[in-house]
Amino acid sequence: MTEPIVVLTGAGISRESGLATFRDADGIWAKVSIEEVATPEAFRANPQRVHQFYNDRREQLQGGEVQPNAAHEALVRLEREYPGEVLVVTQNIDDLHERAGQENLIHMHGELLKMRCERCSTVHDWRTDADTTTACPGCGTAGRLRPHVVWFGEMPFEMDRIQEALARCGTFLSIGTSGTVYPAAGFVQLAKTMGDSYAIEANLEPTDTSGLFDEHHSGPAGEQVPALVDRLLKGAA
Ligand code: BJW
Repeated sequence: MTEPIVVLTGAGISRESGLATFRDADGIWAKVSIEEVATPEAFRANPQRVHQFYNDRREQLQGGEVQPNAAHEALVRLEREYPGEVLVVTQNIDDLHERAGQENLIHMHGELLKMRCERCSTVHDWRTDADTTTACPGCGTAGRLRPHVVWFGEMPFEMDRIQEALARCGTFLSIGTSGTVYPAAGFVQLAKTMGDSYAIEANLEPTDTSGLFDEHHSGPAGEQVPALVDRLLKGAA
């Protein structure tokens, strides 16, 4: 079997690397509200608050304690050893997939280590703090940089490429996402109806959308994903 595989990942895959999820009891949305930091309106109303939220997460991500875990590494093994195409679509803005070595990767909700200029639209690698006075390295305008992430009400990146891959895939694997945020939450239905694919969910616990999958595997991603990758590679051998 060498049909394309599409893997969707969410915050749960990075939990064992030390990054909080959003909707668990100890998650990000339990400490700060979506309306305060994750909408274009929030950024317009209080850009400094939103910059601070992302500055803090950028600093944590680059601290030595946050490293890719066994689940990220297993997906790299899948990409390298599977004889067909493997595309990882992540909702995560961390860089743990690329640090592990993933190459065919789409960050549909953007990247924490990038900033975008609202004036000249250029995207810049960014590892330090930003504030409302920071100048764009491209056009020099101060105060028009924003995190290169997708907030509620904004269009996720590379949707055409994702939909095309979902329509062709033979296996759809969803890892560590609650399945509550669209359009990602609808990918399983697209993969099954457009791609006629076999859908597998791996999550700490069943989600509201588990019933849409052909298989559900409960448990930490660091345990579930390596076992699933072994199975997919064995099936392709
Ligand atoms: C483990 C684990 C371990 C724990 N191992 N598992 C009504 C109906 C349909 C849609 C809408 C609607 N009203 C509004 C919408 C649209 C809206 C939406 O979906 N809202 C819903 C909440 C209802 N969506 C949007 O606005 C999106 N854009 C859009 O639709 O554009 C269309 C458009 C059309 C025309 C014009 C313009 C636009 C954009 C969504 C942007 C999401 N942004 C965020 C924040 C930005 C990035 C950041 O700061 O990090 O992205 S929100 C947040 O949620 C983040 C995540 O990527 C996203 C998904 O969360 P995820 O990854 O699923 O995390 P959790 O915490 O929810 O789940 C983690 C799971 O892991 C849990 O199940 C745990 O059990 C599990 N877990 N430890 C394995 N060790």
